[in-house]
Amino acid sequence: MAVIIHIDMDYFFAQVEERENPHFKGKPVVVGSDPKEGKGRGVVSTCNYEARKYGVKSGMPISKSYQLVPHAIFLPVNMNFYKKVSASVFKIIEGYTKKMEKVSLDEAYIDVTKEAGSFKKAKEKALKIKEEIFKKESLTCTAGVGENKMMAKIACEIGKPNGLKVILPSETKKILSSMDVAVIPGIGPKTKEKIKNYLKEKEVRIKDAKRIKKSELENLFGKRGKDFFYKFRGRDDSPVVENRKTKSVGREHTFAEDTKDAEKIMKTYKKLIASTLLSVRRKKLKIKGVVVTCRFEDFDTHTKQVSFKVGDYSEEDLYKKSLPLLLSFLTKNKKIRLIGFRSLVVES
Ligand code: TTP
Ligand code: MG
Repeated sequence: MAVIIHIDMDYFFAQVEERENPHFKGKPVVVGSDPKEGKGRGVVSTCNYEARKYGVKSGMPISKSYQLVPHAIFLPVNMNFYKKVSASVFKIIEGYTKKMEKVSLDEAYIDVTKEAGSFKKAKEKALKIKEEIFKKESLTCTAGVGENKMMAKIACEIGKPNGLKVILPSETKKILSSMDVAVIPGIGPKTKEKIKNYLKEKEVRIKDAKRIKKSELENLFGKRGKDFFYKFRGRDDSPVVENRKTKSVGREHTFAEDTKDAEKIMKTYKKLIASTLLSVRRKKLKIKGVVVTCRFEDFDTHTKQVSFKVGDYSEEDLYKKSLPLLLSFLTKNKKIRLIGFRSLVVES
């Protein structure tokens, strides 16, 4: 059995802002696009716990967050700075382990099966990491310890904020059983809705979802279904993969007004490709596919992707290869709010 630690920084971007501006402490802080007194069109990246008390959440339209708490401190996303802080935090974690997988700017898994060996030792290690991050960076994080990546992540969610939660293998099934199916990684609102409808229940906890047979889950969700079957039972065999290489590079654009103007969309689209390609070339990456995202006026968001042979491609190549994906969105009878272009990459 494995012993995995999951570390996730608390309200990361907003906490960094609080650290840099101590007088923000105790006040609601929202990091995201400019709210423009309620008329802003982007989204909330994150917010501190004071702002969460008013119902503000990551991914919410910034205009909505302004309605909820107009007196909050609204800050732009200072990404370059957060990246620097993130690098310092990961450096601290790396000091404690060889086997670390970064999954975002503020989140990492560590496989301590060999190094720590027991859940007790893993807990001690997690505490040391938390303490060192706090001492050196004045930032809090939450650590979760579990028998696999999924359980470590769930433990971390339970422990938030500034916590340290261990789920022992003997506790796994019981803890999962009363939780909402949405805690399972890979189960978003749409998948949850499908499970709810299938079971004809208003709410589905994991113990309810366990009534669905493996074959039924496979019929409903294909390959993912089998994965869910095991995850409902606390099983997750995915390994901690060290030093994950960049997997994609992309850009997106939210239009000032929702639009169906094909010319305008194409022009923006070409700019996104050009900017993505510039970044791909700077990082000396090769391209193996592209993903096009489209968010419609009603926030309905779709992505389509196409893979091709690994290589260097020009703007024109990428435009030609991805155009059918974009066109499939333009033919819908809805205005477009956002488009995104992302290239799937490998290191050369
Ligand atoms: P999370 O770890 O999901 O969130 P968080 O650190 O802000 O809060 P929590 O205490 O619940 O962990 O994401 C890390 C950072 O990534 C977050 O600070 C901002 C950014 N982010 C976005 O820009 N958009 C998003 O939708 C989410 C979820 C995160
Ligand atoms: Mg976080």
